[in-house]
Parts: sequence; C-alpha cells; structure tokens
Amino acid sequence: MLNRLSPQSPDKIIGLMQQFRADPRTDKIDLGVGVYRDAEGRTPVMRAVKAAEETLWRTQDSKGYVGIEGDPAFLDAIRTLVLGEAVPAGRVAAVATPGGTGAVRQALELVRLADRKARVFIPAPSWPNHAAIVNFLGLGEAAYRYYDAGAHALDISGLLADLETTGPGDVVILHGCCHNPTGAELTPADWAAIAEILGRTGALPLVDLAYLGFGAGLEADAAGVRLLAGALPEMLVSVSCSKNFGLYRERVGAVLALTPDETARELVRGNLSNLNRQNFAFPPDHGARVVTAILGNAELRADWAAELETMRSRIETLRRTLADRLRETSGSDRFAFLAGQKGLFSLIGATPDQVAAMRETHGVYVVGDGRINLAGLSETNIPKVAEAMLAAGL
Ligand code: HCI
Repeated sequence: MLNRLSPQSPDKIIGLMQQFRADPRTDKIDLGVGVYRDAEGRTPVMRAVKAAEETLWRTQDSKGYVGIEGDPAFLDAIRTLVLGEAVPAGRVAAVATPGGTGAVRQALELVRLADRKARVFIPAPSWPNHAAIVNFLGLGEAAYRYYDAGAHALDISGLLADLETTGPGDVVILHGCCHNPTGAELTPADWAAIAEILGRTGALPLVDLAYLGFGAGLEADAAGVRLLAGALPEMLVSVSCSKNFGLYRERVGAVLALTPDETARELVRGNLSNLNRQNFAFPPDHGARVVTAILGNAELRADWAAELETMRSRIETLRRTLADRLRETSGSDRFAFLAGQKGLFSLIGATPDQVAAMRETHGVYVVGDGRINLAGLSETNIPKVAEAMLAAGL
C-alpha cells in the first residue's frame, strides 16, 4: 500500500532551516525561516509568557479536555485583540486551531464545505503554504497582482484591477500586515478601496494575520482587518500567536468568521466546530491559556505589549542599518526600500543563483525567492550580509 505514494517536495523554507542546521560553519547567518531573533540570535520566551506559565503551573489542577472549539475565554480575547470594537461579538464565530497554519487550513476547509468549486485568489507573491493548502484541498487557485518587483513596491493599481474580476464564488487571501515575503504594506486608503471592491463583487476575504504587532504597532496593524470587518457582511480571519507571543512550538491560533447575523454565526460555528472534530478534536490548550492570561491581566498585558514593541522597533532599526550600510558600500540608493517596508521580511531581488552564491560563498542563508528575515540580522553581521549581497552581484 504505502509504496504507492508519490514523493512530495518539501516546504522550501523548512528545507532551508534543516540545511542551515547541518552547515558546520560557525560564522553562518540564518535569514531564512520567519522567527523573531534578538541581538544574540535567540528566539526568547517572552517575559509575560514566563510569568503566565509559572502561575498556570501553580494553579492548573487538571489537564482534562477543554471544548472542541477551544477555551471560550481565549476566543473572546483573540476576537477583541484583532477586531476591537469594529463589530458586535454576536456576529463572530471562532475556533481555536493548532497555530496560524492550522487556522488557514480550517478556514479553507470551511470554504470548501460551503463551495467545492470556490476559487481562491492569492497575492503574487505569497507565503508558499497558501497555494499548497488551496491545491491540497482541490480548490481553484488564482493569482492577483500585489508586488512590483522592479519598483520594490506594492502594485496597488494591478491589485485593484485584479480584484475587480472577483465574484461571489471567490475567496481573496489578504495579509493583514507585514506581507510575507515582500514587506510591502497596504495603506488605510488601499484597505478602503479593497473593501469597496469586495463589497461590490461579493468575494469573501480571508485575512491571514500572522504578524500583528510587528509592522507599525498593535493598533495600526489591526486597522486593515477592522476596516474590512466594519464594511463587509462576511470575512474569515486566520490568527497566529506564534510570532507576537513567541509561542511558535505551542501552536496557538484561531479562525474568526465574521457573519451577517447571529443565525448565520451559529451555522458557521457549527461547521468550524465539526472541522475541528474531524481533524484533531481538541485544539492545543497550553499556549492558548497563556495568551488568555496575558491579555486578561493589565500588568502582564502591558509588559507583553512593551516587549513586543521592543521587538518591533529592533526590526525597524535593523532595516535602517542594513539599508544605510548598503548605501555606503554600493554607493547607490537602490536598497532604500528595505528601510520603509514592514515586518520580518523583504525581497532583496536575488536570482536563485545569487541566493546560492550567498549561501555557498558567505554562509548567508536566504530563501530561494530572495526573501530575507530582517530579524536574523544584528549590528555585528550586517557588514557581512551587505558584502555577500554585493559580491553576489546585487
Ligand atoms: C515563514 O517563514 O514564512 C513563517 C514560518 C513558517 C514557514 C513554513 C511553514 C510554517 C511556518
């Protein structure tokens, strides 16, 4: 039986992570997988997480099952964190999922339950798992223009023109903030234009929110998804707590589904609940409980927000420092775009050969499409990264 399987191509980002680990060079630099790193190159457990875990360890007296949909207090906390007061709670169905990937998967399975022929519009480019999951589920895949690689900037006119072609059977994946892999952000005016088009065409937005707080700050990063929520009858949101709570391996995520009214909400909730039951029954609870404890306690919440802000501003500083270094060493302004983009990622415009040269000659690991994780930079390694980029011919 099992010999009938066909080989699968591994995820490029995870493959690169393994290749980096196997590289014996001590001066290697990892700009691959999207995890936050501090100045020492560590992905720390956040202070508020440690404090909440300590309390949880002391007070938790059972590891018995929670509900199929996850802890209602967690779902309430996530709904408020993401949507604020944009819509009444009675319009939102929610389930906890194993991480943001689990949330994207459950959201797209929900779409398939509603319409097996649904077509999913994915920004070009996007996080590779979007297309992978869409294809795995047998949904239709379509691309919309997002990024002008030559200009290193958002292609807003292309994006709006392509979304005009959507219709009621379509889903549009949008990155809530910190676009992966480009770092090119939508302005509030762009979000308003998108809301207007989707309101007219009837396409359903699926907002992937994996980096809330890493772009312009917690409130500003939620502005786009809140604007859509206020303008449209329906929306799906996949939420990840991996990066902004540093809870990667605990797998903390949720799907929020905005519906027109409470009757529709119950229908959607029942379907999301059934999908959880089919796929894994009870979602992971430890990390979700830590998030709930932090968001529900004023002191922990303030400390978490402060640490997140330190992480966010460190990424901004690294962006500026790399752009400055490249300006000095290349004598040109062609890398200025790095300073203005947001979140962990930018595309440096490298060809696959240039990516290979950076890795082989300098031990600088960049994803094959030329994506760098800015958080992998440090004051000390930036000169070497800039040198590797220019030596590779960028
Ligand atoms: C990323 O690097 O884009 C985010 C981390 C990730 C990568 C591949 C699968 C799941 C998550």
